Amino acid sequence: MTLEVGVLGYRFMGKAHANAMARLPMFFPDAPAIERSVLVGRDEAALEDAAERLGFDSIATDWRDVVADVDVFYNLGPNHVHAEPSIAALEAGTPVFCEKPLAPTLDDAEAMAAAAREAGDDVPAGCAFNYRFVPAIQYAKTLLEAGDLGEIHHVRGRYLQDWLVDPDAPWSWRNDEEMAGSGALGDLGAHTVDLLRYLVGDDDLAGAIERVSGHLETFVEERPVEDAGEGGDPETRPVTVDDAYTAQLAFANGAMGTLEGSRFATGHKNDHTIEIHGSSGSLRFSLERLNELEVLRAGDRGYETILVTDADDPYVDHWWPPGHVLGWEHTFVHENYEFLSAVADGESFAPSFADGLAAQRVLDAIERSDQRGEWVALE
Ligand code: SOE
Repeated sequence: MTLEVGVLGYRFMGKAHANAMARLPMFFPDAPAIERSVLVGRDEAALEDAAERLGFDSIATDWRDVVADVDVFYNLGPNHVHAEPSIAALEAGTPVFCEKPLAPTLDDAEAMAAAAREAGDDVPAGCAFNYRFVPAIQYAKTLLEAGDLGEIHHVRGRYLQDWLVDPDAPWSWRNDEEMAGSGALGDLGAHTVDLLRYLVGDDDLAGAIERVSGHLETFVEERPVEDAGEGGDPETRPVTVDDAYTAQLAFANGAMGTLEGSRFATGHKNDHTIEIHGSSGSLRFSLERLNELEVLRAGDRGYETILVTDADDPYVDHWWPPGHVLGWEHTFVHENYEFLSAVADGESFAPSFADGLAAQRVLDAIERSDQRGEWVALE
């Protein structure tokens, strides 16, 4: 059986997922057969051009005509269009893969997770936290699960970018609270929180995040509008989300977490680092060196840099011989492989909408903590 896939969104994430789908039959021959069936958007001319480039059979300008008819629905639009189409798809029994953060607001994320619960486990609802699918991250998880780091004391996550440090960088939906929900916090912090939950969230490691303290900052309050003047658009628009955030976390087992995310970290393009210190070892991962994991074990005087590209490392046997390194786009191939396989087998998939909601609860608590100027407990 060939799964017909409908995809909403054809820009950055549309391209990343379409590329992943195109790679699957070549490198993951056991993946279910799929057809990039219909591409959904509002601008018909742009849509036609994108459908041609990204290999889709047809286009649709209204998601309502699509969600019940396809076998799988991908929601890769801006955050404010995540909830309604995804819920409608799940209500029609169509599996959904939705980009992160799950939604702009906690209410929307809760409604989406409820729709996923009601659809049942055989209708997978996945949240596309692609960094879980980096081989080095999965290797780190194996070490943590084996207890190699001992009792977890410190967990640190930083996601640094600099594309907004120029005050003349144009305004986009990512700067708008209505459309994005939050700024660096939701866009970057969602990834960091998800990775920390994935890596140390088990009860015998750091456990659940119980309390948070957050600080959000907006450095540039308004930005120029691209093509201002056309169609009466104003010259500038207000920035209504954070440009950067920091947070402290308290985990159930007593571990301390320190998070940071910024679009103003001059010189850092897409720099996501995770560091974990336990009683008998430490781990260090950087997205800018994503084939490597730095590991320090009891008795070592320094970190060992492990190149995680052996044939028995996760997913690597599908690609190239050891040392022929992978990149950012491969994470999308891996997550698409897992998600589509779950759809074909009628099995649940993680990260799920429940995982998306759990991350959102932490982000929401960080924001509330910033507003109140005090630590906030997660229920
Ligand atoms: C832009 O800030 C962005 O593309 C995020 O939206 C992605 O989720 C992240 O992987 C890279 O940065």
